[in-house]
Amino acid sequence: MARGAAQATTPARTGIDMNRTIDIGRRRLMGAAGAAGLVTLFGRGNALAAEAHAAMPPTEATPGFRPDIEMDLDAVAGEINVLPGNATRVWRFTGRVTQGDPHALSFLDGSRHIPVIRARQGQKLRINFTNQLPEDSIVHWHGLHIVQRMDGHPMYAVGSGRKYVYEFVVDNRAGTHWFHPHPHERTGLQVYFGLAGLFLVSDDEEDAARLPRDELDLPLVIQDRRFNAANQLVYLAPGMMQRMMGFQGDRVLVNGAADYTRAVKRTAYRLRVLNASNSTLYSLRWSNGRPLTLIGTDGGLLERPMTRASLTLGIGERADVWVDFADGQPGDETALVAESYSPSLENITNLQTGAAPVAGGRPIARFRVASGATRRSALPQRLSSFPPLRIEDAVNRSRPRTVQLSMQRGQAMLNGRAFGRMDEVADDEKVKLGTTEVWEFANDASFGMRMAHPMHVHNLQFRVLERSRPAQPGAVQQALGAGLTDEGLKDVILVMPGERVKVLMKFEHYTGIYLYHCHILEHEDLGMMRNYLVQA
Ligand SMILES: [Cu+2]
Repeated sequence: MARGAAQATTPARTGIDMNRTIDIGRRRLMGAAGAAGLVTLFGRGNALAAEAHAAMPPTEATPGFRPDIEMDLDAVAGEINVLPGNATRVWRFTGRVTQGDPHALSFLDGSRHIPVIRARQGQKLRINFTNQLPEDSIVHWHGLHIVQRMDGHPMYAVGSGRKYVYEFVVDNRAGTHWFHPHPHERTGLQVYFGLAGLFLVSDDEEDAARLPRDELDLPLVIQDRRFNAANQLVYLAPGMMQRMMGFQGDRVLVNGAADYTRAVKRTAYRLRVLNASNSTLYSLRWSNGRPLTLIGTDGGLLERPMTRASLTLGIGERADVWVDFADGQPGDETALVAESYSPSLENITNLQTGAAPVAGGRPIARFRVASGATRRSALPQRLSSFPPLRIEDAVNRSRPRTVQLSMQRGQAMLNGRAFGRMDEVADDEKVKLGTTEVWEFANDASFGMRMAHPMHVHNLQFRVLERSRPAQPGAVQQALGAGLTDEGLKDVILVMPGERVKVLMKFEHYTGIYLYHCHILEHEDLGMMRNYLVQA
């Protein structure tokens, strides 16, 4: 089986020690969380596992929890064909639906390794995750509002050969979410080697918007990678530099394909774009110069469509784009062009990172109009309405909770602190259930390294209140700034050097420990991540 091969080759390729274990910390912390009773694990009454089980990973289905959909999801070693010649050894998800709609789990065509989970708001899911990697892992459902124990916090990482049974209700409104491993210090590596998937939620409001669906609803997962001469993935070089700078690939894959091309009908499509790269920021535009029509962001549909000449996507961010090929003639080709940027923007030369030059656009996805009848469809002008998040409700309107982002002396930190014990929460990281707060991510960057940091908060969707721009942004920062999407509901926000971004968030339904962190995966693994605690 290819698992042995990946074990043997991955360490040599990556230059990092695959055998290092985080078992000790995990066991201690899981014990501590259970014994101390620090958190109320299930603030919301439902049929999930009882708090008493908190010290152990849930390895069995909970009697009485009747899922609408049940599936197996395994993280395994395998091979895929990306480039001509040798197959590429990867880690990937495999799985199958064992109960309910068989379409609830599929794989993006062309990739065969990027899974897509589809669920409706209100459905109950049981996902039997089996870790068949040679190291600890756990799956985080990025974007979902979910009980602590189902959120995939690194404290719940399970060892090789172990199971974790996820049971949860899909609370979110319709949206384009995703999932990936989240074991501490190994997230970057596990995602890079192929473990990431989409989690698409639908609901009645989305149905009512009558957007393109089924074969006209196309996910586009963007990931950059670097291959050696034998077509094997290359990850971090030894030493700290690439970790600090963030790892950059020299090829941009879409849905796992190095040359993504798709025949499209003469009608409108919905493209769900996800930046699932480790560290690379993208500026996207259409090759024909038309503006991009944005209909959704991280947390689902916007209230109404908007346009952008270009679209900036930080790591972990999603954008739903509406595009109409009805005017195209058979054979016409339109490409989505991406400019890739290191999060260090223009401040540090690429020579220092060993990465290829990143600016300058290249087509990453080509859409070729097929023959056939034209089918006109109107872009809905009214898409959705949001749950109310009002500044008047904030308990700290005049005193935002400030999170300083910093990179210095080989450390990536939030408010001067790196991720510590699995359940460590400082006094200023505790919030009250049911309250609304203003948080301010401050990338003052007057010392240390100046970088853009995409900040992600688990368990909720926030609204962007305010972004303060620096007095003299550089050219790259200006260009990327023009394509930012601060609209709608968000769970990742790109904070550029010298900027402060204020967001409004409500801590609802669930008490417990959740993460907030930089979504540059190398930064997250370096500890640019902290817990916050929602208290009753
Ligand atoms: Cu960062």
